Amino acid sequence: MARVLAIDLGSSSGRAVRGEYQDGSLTYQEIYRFENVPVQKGRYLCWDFDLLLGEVKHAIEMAGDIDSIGIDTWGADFGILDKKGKLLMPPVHYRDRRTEGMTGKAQEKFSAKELFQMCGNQTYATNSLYQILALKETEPELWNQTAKILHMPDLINYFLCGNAVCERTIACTTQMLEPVSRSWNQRVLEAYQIPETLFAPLTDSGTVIGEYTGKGTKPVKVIAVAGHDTQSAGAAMTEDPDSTAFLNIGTWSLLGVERKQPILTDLGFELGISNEQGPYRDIQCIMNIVGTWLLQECRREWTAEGRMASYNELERQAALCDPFQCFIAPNSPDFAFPGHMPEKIQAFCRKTGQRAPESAGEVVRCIYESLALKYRRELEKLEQGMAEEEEKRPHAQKSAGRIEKLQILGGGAQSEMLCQMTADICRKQVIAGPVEATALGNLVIQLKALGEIADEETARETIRRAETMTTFIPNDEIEVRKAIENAYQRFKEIDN
Ligand code: LFR
Repeated sequence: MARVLAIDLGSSSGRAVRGEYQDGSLTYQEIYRFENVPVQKGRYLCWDFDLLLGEVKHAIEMAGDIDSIGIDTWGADFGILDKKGKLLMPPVHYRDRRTEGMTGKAQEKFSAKELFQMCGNQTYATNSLYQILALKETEPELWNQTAKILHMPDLINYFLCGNAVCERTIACTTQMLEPVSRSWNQRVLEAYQIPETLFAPLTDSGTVIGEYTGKGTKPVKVIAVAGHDTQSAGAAMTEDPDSTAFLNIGTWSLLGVERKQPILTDLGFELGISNEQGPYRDIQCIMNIVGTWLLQECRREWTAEGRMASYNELERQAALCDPFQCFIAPNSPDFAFPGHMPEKIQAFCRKTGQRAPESAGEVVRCIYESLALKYRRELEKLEQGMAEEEEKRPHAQKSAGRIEKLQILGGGAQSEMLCQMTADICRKQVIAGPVEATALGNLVIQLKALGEIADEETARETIRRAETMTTFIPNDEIEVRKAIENAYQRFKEIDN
């Protein structure tokens, strides 16, 4: 029997999930959950790193007899170390405002399109490139002392086992890695004067990198899993990736397809497609959409006002409200930073000439419908980008137009309301689950690294057997379809 521990650091909590694998069957259980709340340290919004490292070690102790551990986190954030391997400052959170204005500065050297052609990513101010440029500008002394830049999963791994690596799925969230050669883009590093030596050796996901010995525990293998949470979740997809797009809904919604090659065309750039390193040396073409962040922030506000409501209760209220009254553009910069989310949503509706939602139910309905409409819009773009790219290449993998289903992974799979709306609005069958996709993907990548699972297909099969998925069929009633098409046209006007 193999026993493995996945630690997934998400936007409000960290979770430790322990898996046991025997005779082809995987069982798993969440054994510990701890807070992961950013803290203001001096000028910056930071990771509470010492506390988190302590929590990770505590989780390992709680897990008891385990063979290995793997860490995944959201993308782009990193810590900087001096030459003795000491953290120079707490790792800064990507929602800190230090990156404001940095994409503009970066574009004095390369346009967003050139960066896309070289590295495959869309320009998001959160990408490590802009965080590094901000760091150089605001903390030149610390920058001069920086000997290593380690992304969050790599940083935790380093403090557990003493070995520093730069795992590729997280490395590509820098916007400095080439998607095909999978190595650093030298022109980008040179232009922004970021020495390659600051990064640890590039390493594929699923590599055993060292051992951790805790208090009273036997040595535990430290495995670089797909450090980027989105890619660990991708490893938990159970449907056929050739005909199914994944939609991983957590704080962010990542809509994408697994492919053999990136989409680097002009159209791909204009459509907003990002090419990321997948968990199994594949490329994931992704549309980055806001997720439950909007709802989380509303709920935080309502709770502070003493109007505490569970997600279930909020959805119940939303279900009682009239459909398609008003929409927001989920990815609008208006919603990027924390605070006052219900007011921001109302203000957005007013400024776009719509009636503003009043009650909590109306706000929630507005968020869900806008998300589902956005999923459709981005799915159409993804299909368009794939079709065009394949047309251009004579021997291309032909997958365009074959997205028959959507698999909703992550916490979003728990919301029947969102899953059904997505099925209806996108006109695709939705397969919902696993809810614990990120942790499950993390676990199977470890099992593969340990030699317990032979390959990717066996990993999928293992998860298929461990999970029950729910299917949502699109509502095809003519009146429903009409209302949706009408809403979609109105949505496209405000979502630009
Ligand atoms: C999801 C995620 C996304 C990334 C965003 C910020 O948790 O990792 O993939 O774009 O967080 O890093």
